[in-house]
Amino acid sequence: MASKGKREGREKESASALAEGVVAGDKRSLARAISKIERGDENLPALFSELYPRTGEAITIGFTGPPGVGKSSIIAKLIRLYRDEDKKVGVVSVDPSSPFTKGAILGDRIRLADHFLDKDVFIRSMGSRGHLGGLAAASRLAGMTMEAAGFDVILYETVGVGQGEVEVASAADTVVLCLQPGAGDAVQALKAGVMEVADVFCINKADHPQARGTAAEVRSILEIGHELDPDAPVPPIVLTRGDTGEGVAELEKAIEAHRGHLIETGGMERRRRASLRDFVISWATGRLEKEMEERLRGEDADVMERVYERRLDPIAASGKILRQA
Ligand SMILES: Nc1nc2c(ncn2[C@@H]2O[C@H](COP(=O)(O)OP(=O)(O)OP(=O)(O)O)[C@@H](O)[C@H]2O)c(=O)[nH]1
Ligand SMILES: [Mg+2]
Repeated sequence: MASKGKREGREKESASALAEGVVAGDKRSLARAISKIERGDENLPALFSELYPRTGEAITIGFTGPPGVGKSSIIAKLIRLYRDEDKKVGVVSVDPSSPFTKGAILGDRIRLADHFLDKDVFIRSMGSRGHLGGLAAASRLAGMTMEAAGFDVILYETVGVGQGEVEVASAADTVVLCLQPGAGDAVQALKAGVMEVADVFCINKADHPQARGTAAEVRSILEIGHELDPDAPVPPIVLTRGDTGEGVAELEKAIEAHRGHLIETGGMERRRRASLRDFVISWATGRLEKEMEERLRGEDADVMERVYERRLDPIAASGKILRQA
């Protein structure tokens, strides 16, 4: 008992030491803390009890959109604008659709290479392997760790336009949906429900001849939505160029205006509360799922055998592993 207590004491202490390093803005501590998130380290609860009170001040922005539309390029240009304002910027990039993020990571590395030597920029890619509470929760924790480390702006980049991406991006204060001309991406995004969560639309590759046409297409889709719900604000559409940075200052302004509107109307408080609530539910669900798996592998191993043999129905079996019957 005594040795267990002692060991726990040491673990707590090391979580505290790590939290201290993070809060002091030490990048190695920050990197180690995020690795703990990825591994689902047992010290995570102790670490976050210290880090969480230091979060909540940062500007958070989620970027989502199909592969290759230019999200990383735009982010690289935005980082420059924020750095000009002397803001420290953290980036969490996530590819929920693939367990192998090497391609995306490499792309990001090249696109964001300008900022590697800047000590006030921190970029981290996250893979999608088995995180407790899901990838959205893990990327959120990574962003929070950056907040605790003193980063003023946290940018989340997620590749794709599906439910997973929506979940990651919508944890942010402002969601930017990036599309490129042609390709029918707008319709795809509409179907996936991403249009509804986007606060700002960015049509990138404005040098493309179809850029204005795509912007018009998105506008008409948004106007239909507005007719259905006249109280909902029509999100701005900004044309950008990720390669030259054209339009990115307008994008920053549109993001800022959205933020201002949220603060003024009390929407910020509502949004943040809803997203924290979702976070708690998904984390708890993750824990519960893990526990149920463990029970089925361990003390409740016979439960599934009875289900396979048609001696116990699946609903009754779920009650058993939940200890309700
Ligand atoms: N012509 C043109 N090319 C661009 C523009 N912006 C970005 N690109 C190019 O588009 C390609 C993809 O850019 P990325 O920034 O990696 O796109 P992404 O959306 O982050 O890609 P994934 O993360 O892989 O989904 C790169 O070759 C960029 O140089 C633009 O405005 N015009
Ligand atoms: Mg990218």
